[in-house]
Amino acid sequence: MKEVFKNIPVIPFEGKDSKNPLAFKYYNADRVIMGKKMSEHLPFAMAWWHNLCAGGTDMFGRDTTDKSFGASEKGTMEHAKAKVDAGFEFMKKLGIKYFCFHDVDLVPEADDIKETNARLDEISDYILEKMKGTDIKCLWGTANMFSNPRFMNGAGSTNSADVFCFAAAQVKKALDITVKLGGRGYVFWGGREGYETLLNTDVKFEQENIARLMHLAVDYGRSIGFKGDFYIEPKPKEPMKHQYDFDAATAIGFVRQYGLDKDFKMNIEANHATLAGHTFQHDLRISAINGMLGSIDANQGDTLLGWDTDEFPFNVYDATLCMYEVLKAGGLTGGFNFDSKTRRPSYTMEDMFHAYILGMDTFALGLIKAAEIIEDGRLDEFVKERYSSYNSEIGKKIRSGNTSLSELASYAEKMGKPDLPGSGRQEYLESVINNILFN
Ligand code: XUL
Ligand code: CO
Repeated sequence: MKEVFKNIPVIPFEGKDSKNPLAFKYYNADRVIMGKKMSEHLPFAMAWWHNLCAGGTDMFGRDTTDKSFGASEKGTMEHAKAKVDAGFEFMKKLGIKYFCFHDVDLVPEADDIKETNARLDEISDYILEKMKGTDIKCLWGTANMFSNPRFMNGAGSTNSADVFCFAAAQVKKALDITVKLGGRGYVFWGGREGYETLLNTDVKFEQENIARLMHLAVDYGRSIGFKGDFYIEPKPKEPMKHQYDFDAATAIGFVRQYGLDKDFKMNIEANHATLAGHTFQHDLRISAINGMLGSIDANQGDTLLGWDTDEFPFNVYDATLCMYEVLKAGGLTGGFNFDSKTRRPSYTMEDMFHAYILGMDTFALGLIKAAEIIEDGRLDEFVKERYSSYNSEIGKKIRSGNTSLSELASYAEKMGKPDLPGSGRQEYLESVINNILFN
């Protein structure tokens, strides 16, 4: 097999004093943190679309990177296979054990779905062959139901029953391929499941149909032996003005309303949470307390820009708070998919490696620091103390639901007036975090 990334070695761990741009400074796969190897805490995944397909095109200019990977013509099966070769070499060199894909990332879409599906069969055979003798697996698969013009009004939420059928066909095939490649999960990101204007939209009708498509997917997936989780990936807007899976709270309400909560969890993307006006930590916490923290799309946005910039994560503060949530939740059923792209001017093959080294080191640092925060205990202790009034007799009655409004009212009358509820100590707690981060 021809080497694609010729000047790039297998990326070693060299530690924090290394100045080697092609070495990990913090990600040491075998290092044990809180009883588990870093590689187990951090099942990293390569996103096929950004890493092997996207060439830097934006609204104002064409590709800056050539991602033909040696194929003589792009958009051919020869190119699709060259991407597989490049992807596996890339993952092996970085020690990445998972990949995520959309159907049309793997093969060029044909005019006829039967032909597209035949191509998907061929490429998945090729990928399976590549997987042999490695420990690389599929983290999750999905169907792209937002790029083709047929999906301009959504997939499950479309006004066209024929388009709905087409979406069903794509989901069916993407599930087949995900199962064939041993995928841990299957994602629904509803990029066009939303609206541009309420003037032409029947919201209830559309939401019922999205749920219908998801139920059909669950029934089919289980019938072909898919044991993993289905995920909703919330995002509030872009490309649509409003998307129904606005944030974790909204999506959790949706899956519960439509009886999908046994099969679905959340795939939380950092940049989507911030677009919804939340912190990344917020959407992780909301998912976790509802038992629905499934997987993560690891990236970061830019607070100065109002769209999804999908940057490689370098913010250690956010990564630490993310890993704090993940550790507290007992880990993920999914993994950390780098739904991230190099900036348009970072157009070389080395940049692809620098980007993943950055992202993996950021999350490794986040993991190390989150474990220190938990082991330090000051945060947990403070939170426990903050609610300690509920350990009192009346507090216990409230928590156990063993009281009435009248009993509480007569308690309050006897008391006269309560003391102030105690300082929140936010600044102190923030200084504890800084102390642990920068000691
Ligand atoms: C788009 C996005 C998608 C999903 C998969 O913002 O995040 O790439 O992760 O469809
Ligand atoms: Co994503």
